[in-house]
Amino acid sequence: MKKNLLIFSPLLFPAVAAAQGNYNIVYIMTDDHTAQMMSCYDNRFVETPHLDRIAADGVKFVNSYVANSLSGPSRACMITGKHSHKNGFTNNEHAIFDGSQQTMPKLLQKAGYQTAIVGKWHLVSLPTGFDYWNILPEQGDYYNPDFITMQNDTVREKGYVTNVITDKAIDWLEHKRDRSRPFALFIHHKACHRCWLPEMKYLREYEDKTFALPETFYDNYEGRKAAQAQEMEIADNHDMDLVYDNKLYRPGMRTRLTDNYLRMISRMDSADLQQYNDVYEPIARDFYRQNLTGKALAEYKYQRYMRDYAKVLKSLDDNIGRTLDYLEQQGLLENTLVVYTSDQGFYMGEHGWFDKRFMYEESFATPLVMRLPKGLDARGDISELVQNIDYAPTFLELAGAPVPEDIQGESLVPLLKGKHPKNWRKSLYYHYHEYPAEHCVKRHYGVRTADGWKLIHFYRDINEWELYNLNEDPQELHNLYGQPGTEKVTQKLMKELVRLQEQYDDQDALKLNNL
Ligand code: SGN
Ligand code: CA
Repeated sequence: MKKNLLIFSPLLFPAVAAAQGNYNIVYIMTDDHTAQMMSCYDNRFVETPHLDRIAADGVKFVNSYVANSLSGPSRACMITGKHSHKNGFTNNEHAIFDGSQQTMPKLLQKAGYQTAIVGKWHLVSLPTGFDYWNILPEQGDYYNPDFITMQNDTVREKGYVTNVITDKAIDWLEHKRDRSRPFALFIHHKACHRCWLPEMKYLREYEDKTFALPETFYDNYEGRKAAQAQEMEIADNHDMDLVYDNKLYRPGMRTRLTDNYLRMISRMDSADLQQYNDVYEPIARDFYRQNLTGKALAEYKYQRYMRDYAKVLKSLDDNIGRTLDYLEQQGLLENTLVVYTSDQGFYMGEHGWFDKRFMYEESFATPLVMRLPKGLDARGDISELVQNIDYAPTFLELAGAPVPEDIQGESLVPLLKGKHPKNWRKSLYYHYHEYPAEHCVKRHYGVRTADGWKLIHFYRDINEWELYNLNEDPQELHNLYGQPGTEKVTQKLMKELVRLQEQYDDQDALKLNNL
């Protein structure tokens, strides 16, 4: 009898427990990992068995997008549930996250959750709303990475970054959390960010593999002025550096980014560096002997890029497996929502590019799979339009916490329960703000509809509109804006764009529509 009384004591089980069943949340986010490089989305290039396991035991969102395709901004959208112009972190170059604002981790804490984050943070100010944090400074390093502790010390850890972050996450679960309370753990990997430095055991992985060239590799950007102005071409040695990006270094050689490269690899222990050089020096020697130019050079650089990116991904996939295994062994999976996503998508040679930023599909989209706990019965693909501002309200609803009115995302919980609400959003809003900046992608905003249309406005030192029919032109090669016969659809999309700008209160953008 006494026992029962205890169980129902509101002190021990605050409101949190009642509504959604006290779920834990493990949110895993990588950097620049795109759906083309995840086999449950696309099996042309690599196998990612552990990532695929998450989808196989749960759901895969096939229309998942970000609000602003860049690291810091994406993280700020995720943590606040608001578009960039509302959370204030519009770009990586000048923004500092205002940690005094309302955030989802803070609201989870209020609802009785413990919150922890390990890995890449990238919001400049130190984390708030976390009971525990241990973060990489800025972009972090692949080898023997530094971490900032809660005491604001910088501590160098031994090992490869993806392993170290996973070790820290598991250590928090095992030794540091309060087991009497539900938790939300954010594991933010550095992988697979530029410049794609592999773990020792995978140095030679994929070296014999030839990756198929994307159909749009030789895009000439006709009819797309912003695409003509970017600096993210694989073929261009200014954009994709032969040393830093492609690891084709010869002693004494100087490229734009050689110093950055040498700084990064010099973090390795000397035995590792020896092993590293044993792999990459002969590759470089062979490359310079060939004296490649034109298409042959571009395609060589593409293969190097794909191989190194895939190697980094291999360690990531291993560590996802390790994380899932730990949760399973501890009996936590039953009651834990496991989310896997990236801060945005990425170009793997489509349009001849690497990097992201554009509202074109490859970088606007982001992988999103979830392993679902008991009580959430959806399985398989979910095709509703979702965006990274939706994670905050989703986690809050699962925690049984109220979702504040000013959160702009929509809770995905109905979708996770297998429902398909008729009134689900039919369009998404996007706004990219970082220009002038690296890679020279012009500022732009736009709308994408569930029925496959996209309208984009590039502005600042350009004033260009683009219109795509994704059903007929999924690769977005044909800008239909201004073409006869598109007046009606343009008008409709324009109206929808304004509606979204008003809904999300993007006043600056509203003024730019009539430039
Ligand atoms: C760095 C990279 C860029 C990349 C940005 C943003 N250059 O500046 O290629 O676009 O990060 O990436 S590097 O020479 O430093 O590698 S983000 O994922 O953090 O937004
Ligand atoms: Ca990123």
